Amino acid sequence: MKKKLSVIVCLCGFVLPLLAQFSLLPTPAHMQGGKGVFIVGQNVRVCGNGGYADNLSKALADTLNRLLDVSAPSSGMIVLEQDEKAGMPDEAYTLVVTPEQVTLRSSSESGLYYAKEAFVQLVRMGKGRVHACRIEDAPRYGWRGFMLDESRHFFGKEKVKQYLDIMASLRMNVFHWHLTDEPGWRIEIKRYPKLTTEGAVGNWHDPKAPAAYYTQEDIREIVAYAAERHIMIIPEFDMPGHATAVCRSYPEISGGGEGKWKHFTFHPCKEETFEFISNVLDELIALFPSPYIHIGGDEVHFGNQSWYTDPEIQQFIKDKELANEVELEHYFIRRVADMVASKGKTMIGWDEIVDAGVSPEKSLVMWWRHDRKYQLLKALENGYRVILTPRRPLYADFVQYGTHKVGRMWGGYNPIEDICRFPEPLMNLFQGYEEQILGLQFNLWSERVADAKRLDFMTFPRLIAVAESAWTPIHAKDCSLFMQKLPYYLQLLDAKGIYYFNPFNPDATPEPDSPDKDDPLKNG
Ligand code: TNX
Repeated sequence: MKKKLSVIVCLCGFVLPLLAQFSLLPTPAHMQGGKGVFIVGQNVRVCGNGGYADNLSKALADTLNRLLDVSAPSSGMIVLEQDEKAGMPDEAYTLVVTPEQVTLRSSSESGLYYAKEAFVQLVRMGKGRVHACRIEDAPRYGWRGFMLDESRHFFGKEKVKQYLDIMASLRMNVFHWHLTDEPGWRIEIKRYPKLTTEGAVGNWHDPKAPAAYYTQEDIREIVAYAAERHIMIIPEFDMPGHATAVCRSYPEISGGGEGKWKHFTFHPCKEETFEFISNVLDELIALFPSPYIHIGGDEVHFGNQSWYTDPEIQQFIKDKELANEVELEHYFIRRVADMVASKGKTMIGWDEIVDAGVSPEKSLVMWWRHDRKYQLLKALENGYRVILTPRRPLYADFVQYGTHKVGRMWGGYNPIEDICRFPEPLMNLFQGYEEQILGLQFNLWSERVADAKRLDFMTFPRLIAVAESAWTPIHAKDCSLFMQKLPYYLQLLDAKGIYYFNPFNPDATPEPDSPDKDDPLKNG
């Protein structure tokens, strides 16, 4: 099929070179073209074989009717079948299109949902005309994530929902929500109202920005919205560092500090600290049904200078026979891991937690320090399950084009091509540990992303390549073909009014204005 596609590419030039039919993203595991076209016209008939398939068929009919403004009649009907007995793996589906009928099949609800999303994408791209084909599809990785930092800047409910829609269309299934950090605490906790009356005030650029946060009602609404799209939401409550917004609201549990790092950590020894954390976790657990809670655990050494002088902390280190402040940090992490486990959840932490000696049964690790490959290896050798999210190429706050000024660089930057090629360059490193690699995730840190326009610009189109790397099995992955298909998906982003970076015409999509334009943050 690849040969046929290249011919089409050569014949038609660069922009929109392929038949819409073959531009489905992420690229399916297997796709074969057939003869003829199915036309989705007025009042197309869509039916399910009961239960979830019925619900989904109604949703699909609504989408198609909204999408299409055609007077032509439909050429056939669309059938959705959920068949548990077919024994297809979770999330797998088949989609068969003939001129007379479209059949979407899966054993799981998620698989049927992805069949629907794939079909809707084909209908949009073909403007109602879908070429006959047979798709058999299943993901490469079970963890296909995106992380949004709303502590440094807050983007709000509608933006989050729009991103969840796009993630679902790309068959991504984890939304990691970084809701707490230095500038702001972004989620209502009933027991600790100062977290929002005080902790939610300010953002990275303006410490006086009005309080911005999600109420518990908002959270329930967004969690349900995501669940309908088969996206799990994982909240992150960062500790013992990156806790400034909490500790300035409740200084009695602050680890102290001075200047820039004042209140950066929790007080690591006070019982009140652990009581506070436990109570907050209870409210988070009541709101988020995910089996995981992310507790951060990163970069504690940035702002724990006061641990070295505080007499209570120093006495605690002696009493517990800890070697030093780093061991105290590890004690803290182990204690929280036990707490999370006692509440029936699995903890996730950044790769620092590998050094803390937390049991690999109780935790998952996000490997982020691309310059420390040995930390990935250590995690794997110690039996941890790992999500790959290295700064290079999976941090969205890194620039994506050589002339871009605002954003991070670290011996290079993160162009879309590098994301598409990921994780192939690392595969030697985790050879023999493939089972422990759960998947990958794109992290949007928002220190230098002050508004929705820059958020879109940094996220897209790179998120599409993340989906390709996370979903498309290696035998079906071809990054130059991916780039040729990309213009079709960009049209869908146009329809949503997303201001993305256009890698085919960089001058047409200049970097949006930013408060950091005269102060670019380069390098780590
Ligand atoms: C490191 S990734 C951090 C974040 C910053 C990010 C900026 C991680 C676990 N910690 O707090 O926002 O770098 O790229």
